[in-house]
Amino acid sequence: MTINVTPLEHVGVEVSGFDINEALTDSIKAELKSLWYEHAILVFRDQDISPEKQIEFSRIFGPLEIHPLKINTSDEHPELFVLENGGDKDSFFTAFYEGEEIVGRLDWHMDLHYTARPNHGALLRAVVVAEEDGLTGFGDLAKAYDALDSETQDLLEKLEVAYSFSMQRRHMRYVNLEGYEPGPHSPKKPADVGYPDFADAVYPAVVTHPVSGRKVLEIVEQFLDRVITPQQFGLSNDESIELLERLVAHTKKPEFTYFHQWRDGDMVLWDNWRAMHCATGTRPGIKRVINRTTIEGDITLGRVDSPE
Ligand SMILES: O=C(O)CCC(=O)C(=O)O
Ligand SMILES: [Fe+2]
Repeated sequence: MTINVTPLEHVGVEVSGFDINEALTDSIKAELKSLWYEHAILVFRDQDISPEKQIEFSRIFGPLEIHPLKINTSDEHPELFVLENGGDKDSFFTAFYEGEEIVGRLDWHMDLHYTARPNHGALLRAVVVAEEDGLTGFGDLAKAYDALDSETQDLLEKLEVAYSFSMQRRHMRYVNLEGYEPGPHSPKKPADVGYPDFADAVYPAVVTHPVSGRKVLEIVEQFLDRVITPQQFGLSNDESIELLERLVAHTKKPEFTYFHQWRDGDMVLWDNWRAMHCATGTRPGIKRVINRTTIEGDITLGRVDSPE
């Protein structure tokens, strides 16, 4: 078995040349893991995947997380989290964008980023491919960091940024709210979905990846709130807001992103310590099912902002 690696257009790679239903040797497993660290976004096509195989394959990359909220996990396979559009939970995830009703659209984010301890990664597998739309976007924040001018890189080395969890998109400061209207059943506060009131999470604006040592621009639009004490670093509040606006726009540039159009037999794995992701969503009534496995985050990359 020889693994083939084909770069995608801008970021990430497609990995082929093996069959997940055949026994994978330790050296193939080690190669897959190092590809994950090297490229952050791995796409696999044409695999014949069962829930058991997905779980076994995902374990190559680390211990799996069992989601604390049982709502979306399958009883048989607690490691699987089922994401479903076109079912009875749609109304909670429905909102209006430029007058268009969309289910399950998600801004750029990193999973569990708001807790200061993000997951290490996750693997998505298409179970039912949406007839149209339903893309997942991925963005490489190490490449985004590398492309910054050295003046900005030097400034960012000194700064910390805070993220404020919110259930309401219209309370987020750096997402594009133009033409946005929440749906009538959008949750209003964390308790509506059984979440606690998370305190803010604070991160260095540049996080060094714990394994690869790459510098990662720790700026993602969802929940991004502010630079901590910008005046101490020679920035006015206005300048710090404009800096975050500029950085958010930078992270979303096509050269750092990849949008995956799902086909049967696809799996995508990402390194959630380095890559952000988003979902474009679907029109109401369009069926889309994704099985997700999550690789546990065993390192706290940020800190919880609590009173001294
Ligand atoms: O639905 C998708 O394509 C991605 C959803 C997502 O953000 C996730 O699984 O973490
Ligand atoms: Fe996510």
